[in-house]
Amino acid sequence: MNTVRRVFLAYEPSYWRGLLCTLGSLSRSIEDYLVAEIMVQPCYLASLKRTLARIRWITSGKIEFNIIKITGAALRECKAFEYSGHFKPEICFRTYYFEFSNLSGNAAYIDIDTIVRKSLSQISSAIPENMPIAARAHLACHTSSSTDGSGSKKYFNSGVILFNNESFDNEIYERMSESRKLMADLSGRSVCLDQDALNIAFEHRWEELPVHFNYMTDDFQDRSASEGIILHATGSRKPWMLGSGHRFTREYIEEAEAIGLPPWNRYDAFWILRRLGKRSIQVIKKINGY
Ligand SMILES: [Mn+2]
Repeated sequence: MNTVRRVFLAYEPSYWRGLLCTLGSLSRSIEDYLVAEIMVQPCYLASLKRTLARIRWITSGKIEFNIIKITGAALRECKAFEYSGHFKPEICFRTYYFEFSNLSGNAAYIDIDTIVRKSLSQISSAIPENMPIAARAHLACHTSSSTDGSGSKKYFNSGVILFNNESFDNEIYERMSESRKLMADLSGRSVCLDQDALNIAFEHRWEELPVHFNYMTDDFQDRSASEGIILHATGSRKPWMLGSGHRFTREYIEEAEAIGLPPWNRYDAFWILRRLGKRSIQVIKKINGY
């Protein structure tokens, strides 16, 4: 099985620290050559470029950034869905990746609230051989199990997905397009919209990824997070939010330091205000019957 040379991610400006930590940590353990394909809305392109320019990429020459601008039509589709909690249209971008990229060979999708502590070639050892994707089995989030029809069926977390695109390219393309249709049906009923849709579209067609390849916030609370290979800060509170008391804060600070993010840039001090603002808008909308 060939080593994965491509990872794809979706950029959202409020997660800029997360993107730097995900890509920074990946680039620190780079062995060979890596193409990071970043999907972005055209209006956030300048913000993405500013973010990438914030740190010095010590392994430049080994990592290539390929920015994929989401088309207007795709963006309109993503924006038409109803999102709950902290979710934004960017979570759907990955379902378009196989339309927009000229991918040949295998790829990995990684959320930008992760820290990757092993090289990509070590991670590619988990590329599934007989299934199109590998993902970490996890409990269906909140109400998803009742809304997505999966009931007690096996469910995966979609924060880290490895794609065997070499053997299953047509199937992946088809199932991704199926997941976009499903999102339209699930919109307004499902909490983890894209994740629910991916779970239905890839039902019985995924292999289990070992826990440490997607080590989530609530995993083995009594053990050290150092056993995680990819740490995934699940939930709406992220380690870079000041005072969030996140379980991975220490690992985040270590990573921020290692990639050279200055101390005054490491924390988001205004997340509570933004969240309160968003919540009051939701309440006002509700009162006014929107
Ligand atoms: Mn995530």
